[in-house]
Amino acid sequence: MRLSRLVMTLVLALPLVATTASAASTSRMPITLTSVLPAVAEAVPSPGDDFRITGRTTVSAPDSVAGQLADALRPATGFDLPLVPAGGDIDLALEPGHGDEGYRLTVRKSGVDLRATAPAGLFNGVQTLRQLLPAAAEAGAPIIPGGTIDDRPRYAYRGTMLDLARHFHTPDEIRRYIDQISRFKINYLHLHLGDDQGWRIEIDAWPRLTTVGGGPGTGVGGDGGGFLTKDDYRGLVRYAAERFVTIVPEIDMPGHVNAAQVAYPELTCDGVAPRARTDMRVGYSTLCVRAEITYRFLDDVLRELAEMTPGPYLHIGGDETFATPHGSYLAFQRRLLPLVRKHGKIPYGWHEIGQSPAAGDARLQFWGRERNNPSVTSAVAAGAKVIMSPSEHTYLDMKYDNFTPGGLDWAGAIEVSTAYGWDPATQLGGIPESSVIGVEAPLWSETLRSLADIEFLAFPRLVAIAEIGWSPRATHDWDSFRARLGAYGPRWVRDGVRFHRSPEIRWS
Ligand code: NGO
Repeated sequence: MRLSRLVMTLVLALPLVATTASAASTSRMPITLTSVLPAVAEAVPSPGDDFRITGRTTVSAPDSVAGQLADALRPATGFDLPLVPAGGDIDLALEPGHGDEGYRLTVRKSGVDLRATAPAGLFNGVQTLRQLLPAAAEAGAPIIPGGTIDDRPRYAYRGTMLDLARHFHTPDEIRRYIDQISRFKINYLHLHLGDDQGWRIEIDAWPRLTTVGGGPGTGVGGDGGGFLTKDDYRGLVRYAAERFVTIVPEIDMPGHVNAAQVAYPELTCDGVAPRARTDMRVGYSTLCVRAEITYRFLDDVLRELAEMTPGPYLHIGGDETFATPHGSYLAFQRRLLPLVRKHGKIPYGWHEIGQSPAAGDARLQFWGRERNNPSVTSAVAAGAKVIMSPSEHTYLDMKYDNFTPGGLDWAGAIEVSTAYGWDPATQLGGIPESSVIGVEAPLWSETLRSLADIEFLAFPRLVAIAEIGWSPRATHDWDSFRARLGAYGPRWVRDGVRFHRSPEIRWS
């Protein structure tokens, strides 16, 4: 099933090659096996072995997908690209030896072989293959450069985050973002679903969370509002999974909960509803740590979230709890962390949860700017793993420079070179390299409204984070990266992605 959609993705990509007017021919850089973003682990070019797609090119893929593949091949293109049961000119197949997400792509004059151990690997190989084809083809036959690519990720977790709480983003916008991030082998999408301003995910046991907490005017500045129904959420989980992206839902607590308390005043210690807030301040709200109803609420929310989330993680926030005394914070985590595990999920939180002795094997999302964090060090020593989101490199909501419309600046301006210029393995001292399981680029939405706003801040910086997370350290090279990025520009133009034309990059 997943494989079939993957093959459709590939095939849908091919007709573009045959039909769209030329842009690639004017691009400055010829496409080679090392043009790909994120950089591939190993490439051995074989000049003279280029494969030319023609009207006679056939495609094959595992049996289970043959039907869908044939259907997908029939759009009106210049090329038929007929499906054959096996041994097509472009041949996708599963075989052992390439790891969970890796693949081998072999391009010869006589054909193209894509091999992977798992469907996720074939999907990743297809993303590479897409970039080896011209952005838009000449009328003639497009060429795939000859040679072999052996590719696999440096880190298993390569994520980005959307903040639906400060400004709601619709399922259509989120799907469109998933389409774009999966081109760069990003495989986790974290959704920040509750904060002081709004609550954005339907919970059956506590309906006012969304009818009140997700109502009109609950975005920053009194904008918008809205929420995901359970069907919306499940649809997004499916859509993401078809692109090998895992959704990570976050409910931030014990702070960042004003919207939930407006909906349910019993979640405060004095039982009095706070006023609704749509300003951008943080750190003033807290759940009532000593009240039993708090834990009934959390149990319901986590149970319903876990039921509709096939991925391994539930993100429980835990940041900026300035209204929760330290002892209460620890008491709260002692109850909360086991609840996540009870519902079959791995607890994941902002790195502050590492202060809790109950963190165990939790995942800590490090968002700080310090180079050493004692509570992260001790949590890691006790078994926690780290996802790196150092704010001065990965926060996609920071401005590029003083002239950037929108965005924040508290962690400094982040141009593309700053997003690219760090190493997850050494950014934070006091923890072994093996404790870092990946990277994530959060995009907070205080100043964002539209998909255009999202795209402008995410691209191109997210691609820098994707390369930091996917490609081996030895391939990281700013000059190479900026050249490849510049050559990617026409693809975003073709796809209607409103990216930032960073002055650091020479765009094709
Ligand atoms: C911080 C804060 C968020 C803000 C964001 C804005 C974390 C983990 N908590 O990051 O509430 O929205 O900065 O950049």
